[in-house]
Amino acid sequence: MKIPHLTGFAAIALLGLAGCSSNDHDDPPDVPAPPPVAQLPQLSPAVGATLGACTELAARVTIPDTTITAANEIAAGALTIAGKPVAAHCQVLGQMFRRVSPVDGKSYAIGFEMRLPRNWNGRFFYQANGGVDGSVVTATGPVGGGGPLDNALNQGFAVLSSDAGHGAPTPFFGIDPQARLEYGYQAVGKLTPMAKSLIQLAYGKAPDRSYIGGCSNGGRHTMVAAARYAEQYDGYLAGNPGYRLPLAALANIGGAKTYAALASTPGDLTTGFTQAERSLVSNAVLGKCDALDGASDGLVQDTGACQAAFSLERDVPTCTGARDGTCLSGAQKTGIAALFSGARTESGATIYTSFPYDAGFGTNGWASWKFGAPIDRDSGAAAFIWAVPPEDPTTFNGRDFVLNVNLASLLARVNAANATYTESGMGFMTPPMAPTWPG
Ligand SMILES: [Ca+2]
Repeated sequence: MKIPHLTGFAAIALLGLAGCSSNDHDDPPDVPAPPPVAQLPQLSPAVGATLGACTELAARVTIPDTTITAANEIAAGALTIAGKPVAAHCQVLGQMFRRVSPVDGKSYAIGFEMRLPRNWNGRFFYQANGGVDGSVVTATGPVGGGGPLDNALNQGFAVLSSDAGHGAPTPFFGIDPQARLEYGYQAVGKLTPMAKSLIQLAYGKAPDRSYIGGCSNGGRHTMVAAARYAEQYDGYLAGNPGYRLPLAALANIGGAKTYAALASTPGDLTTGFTQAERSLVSNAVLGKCDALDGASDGLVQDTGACQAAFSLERDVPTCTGARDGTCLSGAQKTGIAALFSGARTESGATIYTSFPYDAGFGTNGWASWKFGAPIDRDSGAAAFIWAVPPEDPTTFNGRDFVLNVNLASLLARVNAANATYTESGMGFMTPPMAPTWPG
């Protein structure tokens, strides 16, 4: 955080000392004196400024390692979000650090756009994007998830969005070591001072306040920025951050291996835990846990109490014959309970945290994350972005990788580095000095 915040803590300590000091020379009061009230420093409000000519910005920018490719005047209402018109602003498109990879021979750059509102509030918002990045999402500054009720751009923030250093939303950029590091943390470190310089150029003053926020991988970017770039931002809004994404992916891959082993139709993971069976378990969880939070409303809100109240073994019928959707086989109970207790390697080493039981089993979203994502998302991310060395992209097949990979070996590879890939996947994806895991 910035110095004023530190000064605040110092002020609290000084006030406390001052209180003790003054009482040393007084008679003990009849009534204990109230504790001193700390006066946090009062910052002056952020102040906007007038945006200069938009389309001339491209020619005026002389920021190192930065090329502005276009500056476009965007009229009020030309862009809408959820039917709501976006205010008039200037869109600036550019790239930083254009280069050719010595490893895969491909061209890389950190692509970005900034949207600079006419009615600027004096503040900057870094829009940290989700997934594996790779596309410059429109820089409207969505805030926090839960639906586009409003956005930072409409509130008057200057907003930046980027592709985090590679030009396609696929994991193959991970063959290039530098692109891994841009995605992990370095793109934020390069874009932030550039954005502040651009704001200075466009408005004639730097932002009074700077914020960064996003969800999922965007939440991860935010957490990492809080650790690595604490001096650059006044506030961090980390929404459901992917704190240890490589390990979450390995856990999901482990789950897919379990569901594949349980599948009644070989290769079709959904038949390892069918819709009817998932609804059965969901209803069993609700039966034990819904009312624990004081409201029988179909939602399990007292998640902690639910873990003690629900038992997959006890509360779901065990099949005595063929699986028919009214029971789980013994093998299903063993396999699914093991996944929920926390993914482990073949030799039993912990990979990732446990998952709490709740009523989400029956949803399509659950099925998508457990049966589809391991093959479509987690396999490629683990194989190319995080593993050292990476897999060979010319022969890679996500399904084969998931079903055949050794989890202990993959866990070692996301923690490994070598002469080409000098930082491990876990190293560049998580805040530095984070506790090691498995501990
Ligand atoms: Ca409830």
